[in-house]
Amino acid sequence: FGTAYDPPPSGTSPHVRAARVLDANWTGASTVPSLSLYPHQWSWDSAFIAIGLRHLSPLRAQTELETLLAAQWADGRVPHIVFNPSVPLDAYFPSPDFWRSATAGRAAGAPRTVQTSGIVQPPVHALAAWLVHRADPGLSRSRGFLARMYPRLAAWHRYLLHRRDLGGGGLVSVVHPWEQGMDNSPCWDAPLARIAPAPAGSFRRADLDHGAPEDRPTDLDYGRYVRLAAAYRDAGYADGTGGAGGFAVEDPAFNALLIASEHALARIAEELGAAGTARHARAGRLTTALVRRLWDPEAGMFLCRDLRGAGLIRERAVTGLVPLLLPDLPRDVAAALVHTLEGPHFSLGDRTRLAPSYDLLGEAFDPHRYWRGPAWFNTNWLLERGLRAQGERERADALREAFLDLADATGFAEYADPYTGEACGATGFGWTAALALDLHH
Ligand code: 9WN
Repeated sequence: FGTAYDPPPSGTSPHVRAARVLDANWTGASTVPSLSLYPHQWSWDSAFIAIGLRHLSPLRAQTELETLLAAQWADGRVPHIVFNPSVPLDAYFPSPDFWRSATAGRAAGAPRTVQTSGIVQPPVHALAAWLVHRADPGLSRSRGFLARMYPRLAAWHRYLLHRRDLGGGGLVSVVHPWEQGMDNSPCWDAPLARIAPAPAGSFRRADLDHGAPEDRPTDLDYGRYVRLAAAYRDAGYADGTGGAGGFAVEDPAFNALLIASEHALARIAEELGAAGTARHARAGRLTTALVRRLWDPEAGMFLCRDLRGAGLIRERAVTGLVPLLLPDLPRDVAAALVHTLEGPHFSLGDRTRLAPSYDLLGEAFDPHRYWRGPAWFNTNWLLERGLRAQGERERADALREAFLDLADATGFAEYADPYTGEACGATGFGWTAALALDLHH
């Protein structure tokens, strides 16, 4: 008796419980998203984790980002996974023997000493580095943290802006759903439908050892993920041809995070005694391009653009609300986003306490299946920041309170049912604990 459910020791606070998750997931140089499901270092997870970790240990938060950036490729890309060599190969799929970074990625400048994937994830890193610095500027300066990070972050942004503007309109494209970070979002259904799936028997899904099949992407999705990643790998991870596998999409959240990070990089440059003006100006031009290419006045939100298909993808997903984060958004656009967030498609503060990842009224909506409806903590943190950036203090406060309640009540779950708040996926999830700590401060 008593082993199935261990209540937290009495007297602990949500803050202490969140800190325990981050301690448990810490490997000595970085933090895993989940001890069971994701036992390596993930790129945008580490950025979010560093943002929370700075309140516990600014040194660990700096180390988190330094470890990730140490695996940067010579062409500037920051890989979406940095593999831990002491974790068995079959613990996660696709494993290092699939990506073969050291050989297949040689021309693109993959590191020799560490194994990584060859795709990227959203660029939250400069924003994270700036926030980590601000938590303890004295320690940061004495360790030369920003001086060491700056050239790497600048090369990362340069890679995205110069090698990934596949549409030629000034925005960055992703070439794989894993790059955007919302793996099985209904936004990808149309562009993925053109991809012939890899045969089911040609790979083994390690995720199903830990996650319920009805909560995860389908086998058909996986067949397509594998086909696309293998095509990119077999092209030497070269970006010249523009999405070797036939998938190229401009995504609002990915680009909004690049803009926020470009503003942060400008502040980092200023802190280091250089001028930030050119970077602020570039961020402004990116914002203009984002509105020009992805804003849809009729939907009242941003949409994804399929570069190989019919243009704007008419699915409403949380990615299209994330640009709320940008303070220099046109006022009417920001107002429309707040309206959409509270309208029938997302129903924040009415039918949902945390924003769902996808349109509640959408045909593909599923409250449990990964990025097809559930509420995610990282996107809700971004929306909370966004509401605050737009001066929507009361709305931001309500979202913050819901976030803190649900993060703790779900045992810092990976994601939650947007209606009931029921925990889904893994518990003890890195970014959920980290971002709860951040909102707590
Ligand atoms: C593929 C680690 C990552 C997150 C992504 C999330 C999920 C991986 C997977 O887990 O993706 O990168 O195997 O499903 O979709 O956002 O970074 O937490």
